Amino acid sequence: MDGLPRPPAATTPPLRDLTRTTCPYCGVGCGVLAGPDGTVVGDPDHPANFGRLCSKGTALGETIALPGRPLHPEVRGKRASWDAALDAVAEGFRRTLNESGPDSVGLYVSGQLLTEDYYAANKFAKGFLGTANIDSNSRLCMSSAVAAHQRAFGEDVVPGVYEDLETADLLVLVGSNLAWCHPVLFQRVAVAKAVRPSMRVVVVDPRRTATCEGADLHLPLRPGSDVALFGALLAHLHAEGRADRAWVSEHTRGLEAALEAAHAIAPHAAELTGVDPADLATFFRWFAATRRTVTLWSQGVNQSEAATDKANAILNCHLLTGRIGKPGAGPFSVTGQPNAMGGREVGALATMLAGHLDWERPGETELVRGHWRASTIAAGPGLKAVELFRALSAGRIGAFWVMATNPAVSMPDGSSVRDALRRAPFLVVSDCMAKTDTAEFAHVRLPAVGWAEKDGTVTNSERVITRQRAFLPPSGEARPDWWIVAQVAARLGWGDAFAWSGPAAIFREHAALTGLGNDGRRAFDISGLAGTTDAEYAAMPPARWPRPAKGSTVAAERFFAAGGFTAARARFVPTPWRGEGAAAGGDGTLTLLTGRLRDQWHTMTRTGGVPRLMAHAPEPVLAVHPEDTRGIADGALARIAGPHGGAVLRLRHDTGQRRGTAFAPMHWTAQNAPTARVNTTVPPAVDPISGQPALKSARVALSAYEPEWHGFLLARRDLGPTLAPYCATGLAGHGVWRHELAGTEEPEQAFARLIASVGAPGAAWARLEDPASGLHRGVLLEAGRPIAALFLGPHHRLPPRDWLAALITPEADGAVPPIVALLAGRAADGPSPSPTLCVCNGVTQARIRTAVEAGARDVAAVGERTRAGTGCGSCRPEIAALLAAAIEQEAVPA
Ligand SMILES: Nc1nc2c(c(=O)[nH]1)N[C@H]1C(S)=C(S)[C@@H](COP(=O)(O)OP(=O)(O)OC[C@H]3O[C@@H](n4cnc5c(=O)[nH]c(N)nc54)[C@H](O)[C@@H]3O)O[C@H]1N2
Ligand SMILES: Nc1nc2c(c(=O)[nH]1)N[C@H]1C(S)=C(S)[C@@H](COP(=O)(O)OP(=O)(O)OC[C@H]3O[C@@H](n4cnc5c(=O)[nH]c(N)nc54)[C@H](O)[C@@H]3O)O[C@H]1N2
Ligand code: SF4
Ligand SMILES: [Mo]
Repeated sequence: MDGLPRPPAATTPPLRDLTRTTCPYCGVGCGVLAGPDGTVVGDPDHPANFGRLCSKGTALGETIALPGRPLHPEVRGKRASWDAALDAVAEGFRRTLNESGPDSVGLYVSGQLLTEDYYAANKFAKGFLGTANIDSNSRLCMSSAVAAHQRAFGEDVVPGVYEDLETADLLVLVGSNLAWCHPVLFQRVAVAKAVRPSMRVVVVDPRRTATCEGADLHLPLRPGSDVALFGALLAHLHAEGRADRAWVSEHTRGLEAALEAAHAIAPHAAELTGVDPADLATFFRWFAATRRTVTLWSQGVNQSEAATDKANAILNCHLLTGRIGKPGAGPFSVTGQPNAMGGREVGALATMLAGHLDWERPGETELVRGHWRASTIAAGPGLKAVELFRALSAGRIGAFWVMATNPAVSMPDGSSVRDALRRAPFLVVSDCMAKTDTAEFAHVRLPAVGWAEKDGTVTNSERVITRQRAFLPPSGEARPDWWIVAQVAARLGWGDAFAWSGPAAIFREHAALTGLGNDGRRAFDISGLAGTTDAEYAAMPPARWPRPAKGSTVAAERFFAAGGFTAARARFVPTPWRGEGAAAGGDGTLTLLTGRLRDQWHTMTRTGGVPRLMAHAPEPVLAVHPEDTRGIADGALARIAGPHGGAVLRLRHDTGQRRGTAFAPMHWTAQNAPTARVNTTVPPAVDPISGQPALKSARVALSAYEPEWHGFLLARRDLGPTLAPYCATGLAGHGVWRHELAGTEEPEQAFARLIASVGAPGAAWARLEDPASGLHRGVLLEAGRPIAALFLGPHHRLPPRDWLAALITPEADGAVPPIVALLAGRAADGPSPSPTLCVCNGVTQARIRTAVEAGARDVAAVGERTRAGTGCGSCRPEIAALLAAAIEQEAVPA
């Protein structure tokens, strides 16, 4: 037994009664077997996960009956019939089109739409509204990778497959926290490395993340300096004679110019990247010596001002060595959202046409127009996300439709984006959750079907198209996104072109488009699936593209090993050093590296409703190196301020954070922690080529946030995020909400006010108050059981919340501790509460430490003693980190 997590055993109901579908979160695209009772297990036959699921996937069953689903359309805040709502949308767009022309309307869509929805929206905008002002949140996510692929290959193609990550001898992870963001892929890598320890993993990330656990080398480079790292690597590879000369001369162009830029960088690599020269040399040596090398990258590359150059600098190294599209060797841009890849296929970015066809190539625009049976078509690229919101803000967009994304939270320059949404003349929002920061501003709200109710396809990072299948009826009057688009199109007079009988019909139309004028010229070709019947679509197994209609029956598994680039020859792009992030820290500011947490999905509309997913990180936290904390204590509140706005979060001292940087999660919203929306501090700077925002390089000033009082309130309902100037709310268990608070009024006043906000008839507060020291505590008792607790004090150090929360949940049925214990916030004798690390089995950090003290020496042994890490396995890197820290502690003589 290698102690590695196993796919869950088949449980009731039998697997055959479950529906085969796909996880709606990350771009790994795990196959899922799901049932209407909330059963969710990994699909043992799916090529992405072979039965595994991560913490978020495992908890999917708990999201299908979440409260807060929109059950009917709304027009100007009032319930409306579908007819009335669709009429209103059509009228809003028609009026604007008539008054101001096609470029005065816009759509902002999402990689969380199914391919069919995405196709419908893109066709509607570009072909019928006649505008390319349709951009996707993928602009914030993948557009730099798209641009880099297009520059290098002539087409946006990820050449490799997941298996390459397992068979590589060297895996370089650049700006990717794979352990938390693509956990099942990370587990596949961990298993491969356990089986074949000679395999090496290098992590390139300014901070030490969970992904670094088990890695052979971590390069904590200066944020933004990846261009220097890979430029210097290119020069090194060339100098060491690692160029695949024959391949390069036959299949590429532009090497000389790229080398010239690389040579200018090389002597300064250590200084520019801030990486220890010995580590740099080790990395270069390993890379040079290892034929089977995969370089995987994600947002640390894509979301920066030199993003496209960073990605091309990586691609250059693979082109030089001919390590591309071969088993265990290639560049690998991993996608974020479940259907980021599908969006690229249907061209739902303002800068793309559908089906990898291109405005730039003669005749292709006309091919698309003809296929769509459209009388018009956008003649060229439209506004990219940041430009689109600027146009909205400037009043140049009169009708705007947001689908399956929450830009009020996720766009940079958050305050301006909110203002633009608030002032939009006509705003339509389609979402599967009712209350989002963006929906708040909508004139028309349209209820979309959610994961369990959706039917269509998604494409994952390795080009595998998988069906998402409905296994529940729509909630309330919710409708599929493609249907909503088609209905509006029909009302605008374009019904014929949108008269699909269902997603299978859309899929056929989309698949056929990819074969138009193709003849092997474009890699993306699934015209072989254009004849898929409804029955075949219903049963469609996962299929990797390409799937051409003609020619070879065996579709290529990987691309470009033998050349065959879409642009005939691949291009080396010179990536000179432009001084990214050079001044960071010089002015006393910190570089804010925003990103993700293990158990939350973006703006938390679904994962935030699952108590066990909230347990891992219940409050918005800012991680800062202890020497950069300006004397602010660990656990105190801190303010960060950028030129465009500020935020308040709880400070955590973290030695894994690179000096001069801070990390904050992107997840919190006005619904749950209004002051912790980090995008208020992030300026709208973009990569000049892709237009992707630089979401990881805001400069922020750190200062203490010093309220009059700190406190928390636990209650059986969500009392909202505005109880105090600092307020962060979230589930602390089933039926119990936690509100972390801090305020500026007198503590007595705050205590009285907050007590009044909770009140329950027939319940009474037991109190402990010492105004002299600013201490105010109360526990609300009903029939002898605590149903709420309010603790206020002058200091941020307050009793842990979990013990009280476990007593307050409506599910609690054990003995109630004495009131003195309740008011002390802890059992007199019990163990002191500790944060949950393994959410599958509810194992706390303290229990894991106890197991280590009792002799557990590796993750498997911890698992045997505590069950930690034996569920989905997503917490295993953190267990490894705890183990290492505990063992190190033991080694220190007392
Ligand atoms: N749990 C969870 N998983 C997710 C998501 C989620 O919301 N939650 N979202 C999905 C989506 S849409 C996406 S796009 C992916 C994102 O997946 P990732 O890109 O892996 O995640 P991030 O946390 O955004 O950023 C990755 C890392 O980039 C590092 N970084 C910052 N600046 C630099 C730099 O200049 N150079 C380098 N080399 N690194 C840098 C950060 O420190 C961070 O650790 O995750 C997907 N998976
Ligand atoms: N500072 C900072 N900002 C970032 C990032 C970062 O790293 N740092 N990352 C960026 C990246 S990579 C991304 S991908 C974005 C993500 O940012 P968003 O896309 O804004 O975040 P989500 O919370 O995923 O929003 C999806 C919305 O769609 C709804 N939804 C889900 N499924 C459906 C459906 O089928 N139909 C409809 N109509 N609605 C649905 C959900 O309820 C939710 O409200 O954030 C970006 N913003
Ligand atoms: S790794 Fe997790 S979030 Fe990503 S698809 Fe698989 S189960 Fe879903
Ligand atoms: Mo993303």
